[in-house]
Amino acid sequence: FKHPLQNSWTLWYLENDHKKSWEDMQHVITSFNFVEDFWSLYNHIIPPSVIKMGSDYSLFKKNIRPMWEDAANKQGGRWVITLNKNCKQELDNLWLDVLLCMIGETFDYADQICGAVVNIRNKCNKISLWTANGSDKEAVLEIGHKLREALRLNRQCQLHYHVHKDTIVKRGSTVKSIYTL
Ligand code: M7G
Repeated sequence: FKHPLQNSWTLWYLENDHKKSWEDMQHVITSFNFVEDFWSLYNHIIPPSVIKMGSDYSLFKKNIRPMWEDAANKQGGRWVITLNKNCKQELDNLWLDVLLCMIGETFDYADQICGAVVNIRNKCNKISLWTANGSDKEAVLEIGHKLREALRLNRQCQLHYHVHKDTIVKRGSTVKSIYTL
């Protein structure tokens, strides 16, 4: 017997292509809801450090699209970890740890977890954990603290929480963070 997960999850791949709209660059890879199927998928795909510049992986609960526009994300935000470009192994390790935290339902406010994204970019890579309600301070902070703990981030590595509404308006690295851990 396979071991069921609490939720079903979908892995998405964003392939950078200037001829397409952002939404059309998003592709579903597959969905899974068993531990064993997660590992088959994980072992089958290339890690984030190896995907093309400008691409993303996103793992979201099956009924949530990895975009601000989805009803589940509209009032939400994300904890963002910005990573040094040189640390490829660290990037891959942190991404796996974030995935395990999500599918293992590690957070007290696991219901507010929407998904996670890894962005491979020229300036710096980013991993973010998307949550459903940016105004629920208690939930946001519990998730942030637990994420820090689970990833064993060192002191130089800051976690910033941005609400999507601010990100949508600002479009860049100057978005104000409402919490920093
Ligand atoms: P990004 O890929 O999240 O980060 O956003 P980056 O700036 O480090 O590359 C880049 C651009 O992708 C945004 O300015 C938007 O044009 C588009 N984009 C990103 N996200 C997450 C969304 C989204 O959820 N919905 C839509 N419509 N566009 C998005």
